[in-house]
Amino acid sequence: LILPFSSWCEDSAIKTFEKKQDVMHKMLEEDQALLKNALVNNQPPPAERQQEKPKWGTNLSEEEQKEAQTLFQLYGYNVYLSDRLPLDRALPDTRERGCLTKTYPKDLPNIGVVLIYLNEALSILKRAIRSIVNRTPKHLLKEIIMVDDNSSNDDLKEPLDQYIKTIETENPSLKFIRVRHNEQQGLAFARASGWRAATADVVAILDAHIEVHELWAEPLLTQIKKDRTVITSPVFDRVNFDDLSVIQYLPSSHAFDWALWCMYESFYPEYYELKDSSLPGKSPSVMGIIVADRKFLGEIGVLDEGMKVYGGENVELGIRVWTCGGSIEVVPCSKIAHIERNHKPYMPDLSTAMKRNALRVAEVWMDEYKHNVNLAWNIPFKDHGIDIGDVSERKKLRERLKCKPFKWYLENVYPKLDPLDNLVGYGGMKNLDAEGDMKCIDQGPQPGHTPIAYHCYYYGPQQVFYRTNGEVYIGGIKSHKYNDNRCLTDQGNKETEPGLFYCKEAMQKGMSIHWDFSQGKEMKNRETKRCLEIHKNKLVIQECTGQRWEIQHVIKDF
Ligand SMILES: [Mn+2]
Repeated sequence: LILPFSSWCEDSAIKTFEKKQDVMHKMLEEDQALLKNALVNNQPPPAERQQEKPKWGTNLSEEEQKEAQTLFQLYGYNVYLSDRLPLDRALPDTRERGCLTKTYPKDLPNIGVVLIYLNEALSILKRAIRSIVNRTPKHLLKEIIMVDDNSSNDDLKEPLDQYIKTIETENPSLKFIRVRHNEQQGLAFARASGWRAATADVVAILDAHIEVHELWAEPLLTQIKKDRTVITSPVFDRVNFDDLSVIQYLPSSHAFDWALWCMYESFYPEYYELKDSSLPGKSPSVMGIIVADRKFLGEIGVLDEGMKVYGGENVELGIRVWTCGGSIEVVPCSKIAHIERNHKPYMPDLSTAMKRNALRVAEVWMDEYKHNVNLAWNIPFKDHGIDIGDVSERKKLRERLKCKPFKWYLENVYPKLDPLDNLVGYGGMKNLDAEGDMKCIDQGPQPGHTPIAYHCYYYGPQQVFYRTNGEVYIGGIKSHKYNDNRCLTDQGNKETEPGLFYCKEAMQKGMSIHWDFSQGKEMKNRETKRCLEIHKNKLVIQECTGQRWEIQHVIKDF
């Protein structure tokens, strides 16, 4: 099994995670439906649903398609096509219009590029190197540092050495530095390894499945030359994993939610008042590709090498840079094309590592806000049994650098992030008295507005939050002020189906969204005095018969 070294919190990772939860939900649902079908109609289950066909290439014979498919399964992207595309293929110019006329100073700091990889396809690596060599001015490109996190692929030995030799002969001023780990160390360590080996003024830590665009380095170096405490990120375009074509992404800020999943978000409102989309914009975090003053990055502690696999290390860097005296900028005129893989093969590992890393970030950096991470992951505040490793060194670092509190970060850098205050309980909500197998509240089919009773499995769709004001959210809680939660509602009149609507919308429509509940007691609507109960495996609102509910985690007695 190859663990593709995919190295940042790209939005597809988020999508995949959500999809996983949805799929889990659907599977259970389909199980039920099939079972019912089989019982009622004595019919076989329907054939597997048709998936959209990936584009491996045009006019491929059946044999070639098979080869393409096999390679895809190994790497998560279309290696068959990559092996056949020119290494110096042209990329579409996707820069903002304002970038086309910009000029940059001649005397910029020089740059060392770090490429980290684990069993990357050889042609993908070659193309990354080729693009960097061709599209970075010779007098600025000091070194390329290749960090191999213990790959096992044979073509990353001799054949890669050969290619690097060719490039070295062609470019006598360019130095290649090779770093190889004897065992797999994970992303944060690999990046830090590359940083340690670097000697240039500025270090650019990149994924290896990228191609840089023309003029990618100059805009970043210009910002860093102006202010050495700025950590910069280019804007990534997406390279499709199947046809390897480039899809333009627009500049936006790199943000995260309380689970520390990354997401794109708009810049601060002040940014848009300037009406120039070629200007760098401040960002609360960074997705993972970072370009920084080498020494400054060292001064503030490079990366938390106690992070495992990947996930969370970029958020840790974001919080640390801002609170310890630096800042982060996304620079629209610098563009890098990045392959978004199909992540599927190792999703289980991803969320386990992610959870652990997120708790680590919370423990070191989030002060009194750290429990927001537990809430987002549905983990108890105490005794959760997840080993986050030794954080004493990182805590010392924070003290030594006299970093500002997380509260300052929330107020000044990331005010859109909404602390999950005023909660009394969270997690699965189970009925203690109902007859039948469906005992848990579930958000029901999506999109939709009807929560249902379902088998208890406590994934996202069953995560319930009970707020001190009596609101009950089903299917998760929102991390950002710009998103509304979905409230359990009594739609009133003779309607016995419960509703699930955005809380503001429900209020406007005059639905009742406040519930009186305490652990092990009934759940009664404050206005209509009717109860949420389960009748014949159906979630209903009816005259109270005394059915009791229990929520998985209690924050404070209620
Ligand atoms: Mn990547």
